[in-house]
Amino acid sequence: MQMSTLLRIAIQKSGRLQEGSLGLLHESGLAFSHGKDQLKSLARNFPVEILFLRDDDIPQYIEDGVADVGIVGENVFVEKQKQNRLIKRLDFAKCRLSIAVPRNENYEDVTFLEGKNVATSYPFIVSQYLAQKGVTAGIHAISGSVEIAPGIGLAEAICDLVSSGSTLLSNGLKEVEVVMQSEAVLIGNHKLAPEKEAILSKLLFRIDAVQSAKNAKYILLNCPNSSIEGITRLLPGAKSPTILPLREPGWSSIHSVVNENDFWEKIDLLKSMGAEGILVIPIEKMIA
Ligand code: PRT
Ligand code: ZN
Repeated sequence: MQMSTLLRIAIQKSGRLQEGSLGLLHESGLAFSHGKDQLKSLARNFPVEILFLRDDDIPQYIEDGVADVGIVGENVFVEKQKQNRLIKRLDFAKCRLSIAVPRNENYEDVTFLEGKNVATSYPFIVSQYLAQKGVTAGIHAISGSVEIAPGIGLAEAICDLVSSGSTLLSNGLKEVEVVMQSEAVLIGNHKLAPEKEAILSKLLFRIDAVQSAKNAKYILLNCPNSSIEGITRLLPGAKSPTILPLREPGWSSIHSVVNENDFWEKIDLLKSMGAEGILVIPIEKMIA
């Protein structure tokens, strides 16, 4: 029997990327198991194998061809400088890589760091940033608990990932420069066999459908026929809205799609145009 081709996808075994990565693959219709001690898993309904790894190791595994594609933070992708390509931003695990200094420091601009030490787990990104700003500073590469470095006299500043900012706050630090914005990204080997590229493009098609659905809502409402024109302009939908007559003369029901981000703004306008009984429903998948 001939072995059929599999696309190997590396995701984080446990940590902040795990839930989003598993969620994305499951929502893309991949059925696979993921036990606590499992290192890999074969999807039952799609030609992929999922490898569960430490996020820091994923870029290397992809460069070596052990995995074909993988999901990591953009911060890790940039820091590791492996021969991989960024395939797609995935819109979860958003954070920023920032420089922070003790709260009581009189920080005015990045020249504050001249001749000082910065502790970070991202030595490559930080040194690029400082070089670009024309600042010469020492870089202390440490692998964890970066936020304690100023308190123990290891460095005058740190550069670490921030999301809510509460870790900085509780360690008496303030964020002073944003070095990069980051989110989960799908990265991949530069040279995949054509059969693997074909599987990847099917997967990307599904991921696109899941992502477009995330920002879109299905909207239904009733309105007097005199408002159909105005409401249609406001809710153009994917192609154009569906308009159905109501049993009550002079009234119609409009079905369309609305973007989550301008939803509240449009609701007020819709109400002012006489829309009633507005229903907004989540969409699971959306194919243009
Ligand atoms: O074990 P493994 O090596 O796989 O995991 P890890 O411990 O290296 O990574 P993990 O799970 O902590 O993070 C994985 C990825 O999640 C990171 O590379 C980022 O791309 C992304 N991410 C998003 C974050 C955060 N938000 C985040 N807040 N990674 C880490 N943090 C940490 C940060 O280092 C700091 O300690 O959370 C703290 C700050 O959070 P706030 O909310 O207090 O500001
Ligand atoms: Zn890690």
